[in-house]
Amino acid sequence: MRLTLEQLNNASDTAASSMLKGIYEHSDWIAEISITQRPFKTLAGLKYAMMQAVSKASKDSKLSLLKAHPELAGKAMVNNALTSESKNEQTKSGLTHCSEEEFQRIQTLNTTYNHKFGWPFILAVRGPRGTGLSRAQIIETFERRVSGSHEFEFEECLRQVHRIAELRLNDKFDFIPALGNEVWDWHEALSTHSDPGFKENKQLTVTYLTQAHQNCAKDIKQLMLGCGFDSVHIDAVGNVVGRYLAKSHDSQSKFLMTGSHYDTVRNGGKFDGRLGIFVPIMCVRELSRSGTRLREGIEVVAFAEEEGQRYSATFLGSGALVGAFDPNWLSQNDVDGISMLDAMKQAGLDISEIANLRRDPSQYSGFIEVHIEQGPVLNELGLPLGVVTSINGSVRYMVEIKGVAAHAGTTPMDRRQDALCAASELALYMEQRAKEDTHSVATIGQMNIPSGSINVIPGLCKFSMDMRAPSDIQKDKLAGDILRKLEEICSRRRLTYTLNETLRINAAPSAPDWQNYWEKAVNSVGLPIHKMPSGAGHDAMKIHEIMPQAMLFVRGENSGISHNPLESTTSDDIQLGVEAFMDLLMSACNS
Ligand code: HGY
Ligand code: MN
Ligand code: MN
Repeated sequence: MRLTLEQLNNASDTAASSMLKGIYEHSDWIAEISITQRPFKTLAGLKYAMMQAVSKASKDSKLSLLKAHPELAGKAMVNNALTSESKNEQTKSGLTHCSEEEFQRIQTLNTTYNHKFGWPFILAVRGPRGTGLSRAQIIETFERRVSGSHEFEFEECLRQVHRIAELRLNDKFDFIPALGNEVWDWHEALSTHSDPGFKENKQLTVTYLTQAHQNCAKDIKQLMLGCGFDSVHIDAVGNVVGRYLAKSHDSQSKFLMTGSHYDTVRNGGKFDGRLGIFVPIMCVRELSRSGTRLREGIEVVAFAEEEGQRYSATFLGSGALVGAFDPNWLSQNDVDGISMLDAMKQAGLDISEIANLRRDPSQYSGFIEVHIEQGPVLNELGLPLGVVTSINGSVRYMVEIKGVAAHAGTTPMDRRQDALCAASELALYMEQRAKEDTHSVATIGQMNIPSGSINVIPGLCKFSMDMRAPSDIQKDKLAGDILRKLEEICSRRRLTYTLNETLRINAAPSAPDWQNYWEKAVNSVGLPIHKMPSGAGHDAMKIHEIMPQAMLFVRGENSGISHNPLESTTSDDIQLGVEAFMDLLMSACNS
């Protein structure tokens, strides 16, 4: 029988504890502690309170909680001794139907894991969408995590326990994160488009104006049209722009702009960028279905290019809207020698219209963006949502160090002009230098030796540099020190180098009133407010150049890993992102 928050809030302590029996496996002490936090405004608030009860418990209590869990496809399942909840979960994910080989593989993993850690491997087998991981996914996760550290696995098993509890609470309250489920599925559908060479390997790569990229634009356009937008078009740089008009729309009506990017890095994740497109689309759909119009219009932009993968033209999509499209980009060639201009023509884009894309800030109240965090903070705090205070500034370079290619066998070590060793020395300096600051980061993500040979000293080394910091002063000092080191290394090693700055973007503090709207929205879904900087760059920092902006982060799974196929989030967290976004719309665009 469906439980309600009202029943839970109004019940006696004993009755309330028994209502939450079985949420945490054989550990009803958690419910007994949690109910002292009543009344709960939302289910998310209850889930957070129960997670906190564990978080504040002793290490021994946490360890006993982990040990209270059954192994996957283990003895308890074989002996039919699982709790009804665990039986339901292990059955839903097919663990009761393992092949002999799968069963043996899991037994071996169970033995190894138990022996190494002293508690059973715990995984929410119903997965991030709640419909169940496949046995292959379970085994793959098991094999990946069995090699982890004690510290990480202890915390990760607790996170999995909380996800199991979340799904059990959803069942108990008969709650389905329906909008979050749909948005989660929209990501899955869009991720079927991937560039050649990656799609065959089941990897997601969508770079600017490839066929996969154009297919994504078409699908997003169709989705917007199906969700009640009044107008949808693909603009001259490939942004998909949907507008949902205000209640009494006229030439004076303002719009709230929102959105994010649909291109990806190579072998990237399904949610980076796309979450910030689909969440507002879902909100517009719900407004449209209920016939609701706001005081302001909503303009959702799916930006065509943010990652700067195919061409060195980062933030191209959002840049075009602030009048920062650089015509020099058009003559850039990709690795196949195709210029951006030709790629645009092939995609049917009218470059003569690019200059007209610049937005008039007076027609907008501001810009908001939802994005997965792309880091571990919310994952480790057990928080579904976070409010961004500022986006780190960044500067990027492509560097070529030139030395002398020479025989690897006959050239003495003290007579070499080795371009790779210079680059390697710089890489280690960058790592050490960035560690000296708080929140500074410095990365070499690409490096190659053109026409290198195994027995030739590298005469040429090409590599990228990406440096970021929460303030522009800190960013510029970091970059300045690294460039001085590059100069010193090359001078000492009798090498030359060329430097090409490919991106310089200032830190973007959130506009206080828009940040406050996000804080109110997070509070409205019953969660504590966690404010945090963004280490990743986002389209919001480009739009920041012409209008006030603020961002909302949604927790990532797998330690918040991103720019990686393990990038993930749950449909429950997406649901909360949609609910928070809707709350902001009602506060900022309707009151
Ligand atoms: O690199 C970044 O921060 C973003 O994902 N483009
Ligand atoms: Mn990214
Ligand atoms: Mn992104």
